[in-house]
Amino acid sequence: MTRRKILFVGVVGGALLLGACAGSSPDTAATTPPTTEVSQPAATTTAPPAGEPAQVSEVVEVSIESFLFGPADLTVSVGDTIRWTNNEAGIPHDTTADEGLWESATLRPGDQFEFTFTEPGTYTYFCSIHPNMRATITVTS
Ligand SMILES: [Cu+2]
Repeated sequence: MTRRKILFVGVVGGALLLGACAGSSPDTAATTPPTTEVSQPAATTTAPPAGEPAQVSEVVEVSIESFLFGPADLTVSVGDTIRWTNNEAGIPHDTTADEGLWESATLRPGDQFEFTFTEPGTYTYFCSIHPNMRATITVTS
């Protein structure tokens, strides 16, 4: 009886040993590829930040005063934002694109309106309250 138990343990122990041996070589093989994969995403992650600083978008100010947009002719890049500010005391103005791309609310003195340009082109706009107030924004790619 006692002998049988020992035999049994011996067989199980041998099976475990075999299993450990068989498992150890695929384990080593599986450990090697992840090491290679880890360095690849790291290289991929480095690329986008390098591309981003190239297209830094700006906020370009346009002042509304003396019944004029200043500057009246402006060239910006795609992605840039124009920020209009009504700097004329006591006079409301707005900024309205001829083609309807943007239309601000009435800007009271001190109010601002922003619009970001996503397409290149030439955009003319005016103040709908004083339609003779006209200006142009050229957007380059
Ligand atoms: Cu106006």
